[in-house]
Amino acid sequence: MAIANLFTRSAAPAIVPAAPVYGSRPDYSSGAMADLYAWVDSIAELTQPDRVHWVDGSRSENEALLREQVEEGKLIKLNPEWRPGSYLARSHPSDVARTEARTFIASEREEDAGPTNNWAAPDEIRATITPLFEGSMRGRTMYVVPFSMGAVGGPLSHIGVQITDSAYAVTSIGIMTRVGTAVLDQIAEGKPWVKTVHSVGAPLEPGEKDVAWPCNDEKYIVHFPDTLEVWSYGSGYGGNAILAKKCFALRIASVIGRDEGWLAEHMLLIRVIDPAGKAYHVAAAFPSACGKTNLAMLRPTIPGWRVETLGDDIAWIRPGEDGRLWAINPEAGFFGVAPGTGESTNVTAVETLWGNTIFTNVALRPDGDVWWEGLTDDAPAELIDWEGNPWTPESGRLAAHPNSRFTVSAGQCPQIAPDWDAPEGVPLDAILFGGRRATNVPLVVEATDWTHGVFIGSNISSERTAAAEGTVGELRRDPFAMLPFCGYNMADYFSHWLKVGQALRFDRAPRIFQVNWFRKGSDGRFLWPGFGDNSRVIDWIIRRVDGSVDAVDSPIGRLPKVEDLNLDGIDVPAEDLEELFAVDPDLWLQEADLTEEFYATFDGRVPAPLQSELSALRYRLRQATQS
Ligand code: GTP
Ligand code: SPV
Ligand code: MN
Repeated sequence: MAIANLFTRSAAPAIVPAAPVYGSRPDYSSGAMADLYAWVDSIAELTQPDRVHWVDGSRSENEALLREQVEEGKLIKLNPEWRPGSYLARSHPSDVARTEARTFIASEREEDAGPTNNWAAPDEIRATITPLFEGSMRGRTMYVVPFSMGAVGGPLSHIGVQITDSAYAVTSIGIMTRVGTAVLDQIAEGKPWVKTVHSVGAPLEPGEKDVAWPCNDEKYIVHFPDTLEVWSYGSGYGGNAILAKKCFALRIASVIGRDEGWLAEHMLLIRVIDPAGKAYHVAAAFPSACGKTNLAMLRPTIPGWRVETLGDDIAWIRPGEDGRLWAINPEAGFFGVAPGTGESTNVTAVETLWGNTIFTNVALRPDGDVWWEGLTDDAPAELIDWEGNPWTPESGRLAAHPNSRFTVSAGQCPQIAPDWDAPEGVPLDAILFGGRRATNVPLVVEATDWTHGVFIGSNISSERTAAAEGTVGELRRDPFAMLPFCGYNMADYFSHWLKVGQALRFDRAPRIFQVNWFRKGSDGRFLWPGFGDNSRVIDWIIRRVDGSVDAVDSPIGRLPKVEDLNLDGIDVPAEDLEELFAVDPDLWLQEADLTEEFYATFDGRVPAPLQSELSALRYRLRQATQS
């Protein structure tokens, strides 16, 4: 098939809009661009779209794409009086979260995917998915979206191109990354780029009317780390469809980082400014829907402290020549969990969402605004739920899907750091690991050194959330919050972390901490108020980094002295505080058994220093049981 631009293959001239200023293929004469053209031609040949649209990232193009989606019933325009420039998308009820069981790492060698990933032999899985992509874009537009992760041309940045047949994906990528012709200039100059292909897998017969959320029951999200490619089929939702995010910026980038000596992490990034005006940079890895966006937008409840947001989901981290670790947020927007986001929990997010936001699977108010559980204490009397059905507080079901989300530009965050997209990033002072743990894990514990910190990271476990398909609440291991996102063997990833630590100046490596906002009392309530009050934990962490406060040794690491936590203005009962920091050696010996079992699944590949950490932990715990 010859490649045509958006308009030369329009079905009926009568519906061709006024002359477009976008959509056609930009002409470059470089050899590097010839490779891109050939690749785009080959995908068009395979998927047989009605037209090909090269996305230029312009405002007029974005507006046209949004308008088209409204006309096609794919987006609902919200009332501009309440929510200017904003839209609601309702997904198919079967396509609401990342599908980890359908996510594959197709490395040449099975051992390079490791036991925590679904491995597929590259040739075999290509043979399986290629027929699915054959004609999969029939009746649709194929969009070519050049994007940069990190500032265009930055030293830590990487570029890619996503081909997709979803306009919703295009408008989302436009918010989440830097899209536009500046990226093509880079490709033309010969900069390497990652190929990503996405189809919702719902070709249209001639004359067939489209549905609001096209997708396919059969789904494949396949990564080829050896050739830097991603192929995603059948889903239009989140990380399954915005391939720059989890597929590229974590799974593929982690492999590039392994080979080049840097880290691609599922981490938020903040600047914390103490009452004296001194700035510190903190990165934190928590599993999906475990509080990254919330901590990224923290409003400290203790006077004098400020937080500036740098990123809320992904950090790319590289050792600098100064022996420190430098981090950027490669994204340009937030794809955040809506439920639980409200004035009392994350007022910064609420303010960020004033307009220019795409909401997915939240509820619609009669006045044309949106609502979700937790936005306000009381639910509106009437709503249309996320599936489009009438809803009242008596309905006995959720109005918004638990994994409903907002997509909004980072620049709209009222506390975004003024230099948030600085190409060289920021130097890290502390790294936190956390998860949802109702039991055992204290509010905060400090690692004794880098290796111990890596040991802690390798042992993160968390109760499952609605961010991925599966049983919510079930405890699972989620090392470094990277279980679904590490593009190679997790044991090699542990080794890589140890190696990166060795590249740092010993006195300049970030300190590592474990935190847990989610410990519960025997009555099932959270022991810690969380949210803005997490600043009290950050305050202790910063004072540890500064060397201005002592800690007490425990078998699992260093704990705060309770009197060193700033608890002014909150009322945490003494027995709750005790429980928040309780370390039960018998229960921790059981945790150690789980670690041994987990490590054993890697067939001897777990690095020896981590095995030694496990032995040392057990020794300390046994000592503690005897005292
Ligand atoms: P992903 O975007 O899936 O990676 O999630 P995330 O890690 O950014 O999680 P997010 O900040 O969106 O929080 C998910 C849920 O956890 C929301 O419903 C929050 O209200 C809740 N949450 C966040 N921080 C806290 C906290 O300190 N305490 C409690 N109890 N809940 C919290
Ligand atoms: C997560 O699940 O960690 C997310 C949402 O941030 S998604 O982009 O769908 O992966
Ligand atoms: Mn995430």
